[in-house]
Amino acid sequence: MSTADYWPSTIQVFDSHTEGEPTRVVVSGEIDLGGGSVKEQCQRFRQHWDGLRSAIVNEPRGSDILVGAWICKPANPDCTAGLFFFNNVGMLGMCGHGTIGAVITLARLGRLETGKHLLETPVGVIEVHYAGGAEVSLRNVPSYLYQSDVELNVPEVGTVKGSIGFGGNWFFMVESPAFTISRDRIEELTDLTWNIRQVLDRQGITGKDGAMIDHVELYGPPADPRNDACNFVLCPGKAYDRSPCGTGTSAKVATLLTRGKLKPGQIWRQESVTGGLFEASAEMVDGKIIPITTGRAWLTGESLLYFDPQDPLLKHLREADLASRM
Ligand code: PYC
Repeated sequence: MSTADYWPSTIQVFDSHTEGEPTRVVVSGEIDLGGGSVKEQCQRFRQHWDGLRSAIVNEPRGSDILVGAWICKPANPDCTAGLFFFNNVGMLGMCGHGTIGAVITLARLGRLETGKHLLETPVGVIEVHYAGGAEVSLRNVPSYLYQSDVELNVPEVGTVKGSIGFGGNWFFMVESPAFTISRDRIEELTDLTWNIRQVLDRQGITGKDGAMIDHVELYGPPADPRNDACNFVLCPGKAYDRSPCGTGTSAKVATLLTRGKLKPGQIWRQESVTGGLFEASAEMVDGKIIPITTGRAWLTGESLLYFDPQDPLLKHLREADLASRM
């Protein structure tokens, strides 16, 4: 196979934003992911199409804040679709805002009707409820607080204490000291959370089974007094989440429920640094915490991406993908 044949020459995408955070849903990308579970298809994509991932979401077709969502065939026959997620540097286990964007995209395409649907993701089956319009609710995979009172010595900051939690991705949730979270401090907050992320990596602090903690979440008082908290979430590739982060909010409500600070079914209004809002709650099902998050997404565009074999910016990406097959 030549490098020119290995990638599709075009890919159709729908773009949307969920409370300000963009999602690019691939709706027709002719590559053979080999079937099986969505986890297996996602692993093959990671192994053999990592260059294509980068070409879809990064410059010049996208930007480092874009999250990609690939629609694929689910192994579970009860699921309406399979879905895996990626960003500027790699794959994501799950993505709450991306799921909301994917649901309104599937609805627009006539591939998902209003009502309840199951979707298969690499971390498990989730349930979404689409009532029409912009709003989508999602029942996430079981989420949990993994470790409390983890102390880090962060250069230029000192001791930072936080918790490690899972909400489909792994999070370090900073509890002290308190930081002011506001739009005009984004550069400072990015530096701070990136420093924390590097300390976690250097000290080998991980989630369960050695999982990398690749999201860092700060909390502070909300700008709108009707909300419960404002967050700043740094994503794995150093971009911050414009939305309140679906998986981060899941880890947060699971932590609050575990600590008795939130009752089952009680609403937690999570504001983002840019003023986006998710409403979340958590339920106990068979001893596991299931977060439910509601947010809104709007379509922003529909495009056909071109991957011209002569494009010099694609050469090394395409060659690396082809080499991964040898
Ligand atoms: O909404 O779960 C989320 C998310 C993860 C990374 C960016 N957004």
